[in-house]
Amino acid sequence: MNKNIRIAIQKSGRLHDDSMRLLKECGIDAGNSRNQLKVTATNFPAELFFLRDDDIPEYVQDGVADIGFVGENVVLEKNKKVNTIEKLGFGKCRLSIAVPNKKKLKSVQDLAGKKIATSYPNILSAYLKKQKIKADIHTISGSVEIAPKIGLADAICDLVSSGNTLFSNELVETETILQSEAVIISTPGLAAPQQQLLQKLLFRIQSVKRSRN
Ligand code: PRT
Ligand code: ZN
Repeated sequence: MNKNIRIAIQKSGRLHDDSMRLLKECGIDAGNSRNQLKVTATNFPAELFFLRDDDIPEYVQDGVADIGFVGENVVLEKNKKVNTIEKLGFGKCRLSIAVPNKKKLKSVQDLAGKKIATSYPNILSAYLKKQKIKADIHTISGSVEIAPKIGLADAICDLVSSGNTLFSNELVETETILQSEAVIISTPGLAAPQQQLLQKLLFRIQSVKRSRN
């Protein structure tokens, strides 16, 4: 039986460094692990798996990893059976609808019948449904911000942090759909030894968070 807790972390990208720093501050060291897919921590019974962030909810749902550090935006979009248990205080951003600044929409209702490009079709369609707006969602995996300029869409729905990307693409935010940050998710049927390790880790994370404030 596995005595370690298996933790899924983003392999590279915006959440990698902050995730590793947090683990380190919790006393969990993984050495120089960047190019490996899996490492065993030296001073805590943990294994770290380095994955694409999009894959983390499914790995955690299926119990391949016990817990994962991932953006709440990804958790909600993927809609897997996982428990969200702790906010981590980094990776903060918002998911917003934006339109070309020359075509300022007066209200969200003006999106009716329009084409919206996004990498978050599930979150966006749930939002539009709630607002009773029928719009055409065009799913693309990257460079969403250029979609209006090249005539692919009338509006976009994408993550925003500083707002610089929207600004340089002459887009203006009209609605914020979701505020997001990195969270810990866990597999629904976590075994008792891993549950204990998770409690230990959460205790350390909470004290790191308190000391940062
Ligand atoms: O390779 P992998 O699939 O693992 O990574 P990825 O490229 O899908 O994701 P990555 O590393 O870009 O982002 C990982 C997570 O960081 C996201 O899921 C969010 O939870 C969080 N995060 C925080 C952000 C941003 N801020 C952010 N600004 N993710 C993306 N952006 C992008 C946004 O899509 C837009 O293109 O940055 C641009 C806007 O930034 P500003 O500062 O110009 O507004
Ligand atoms: Zn991704």
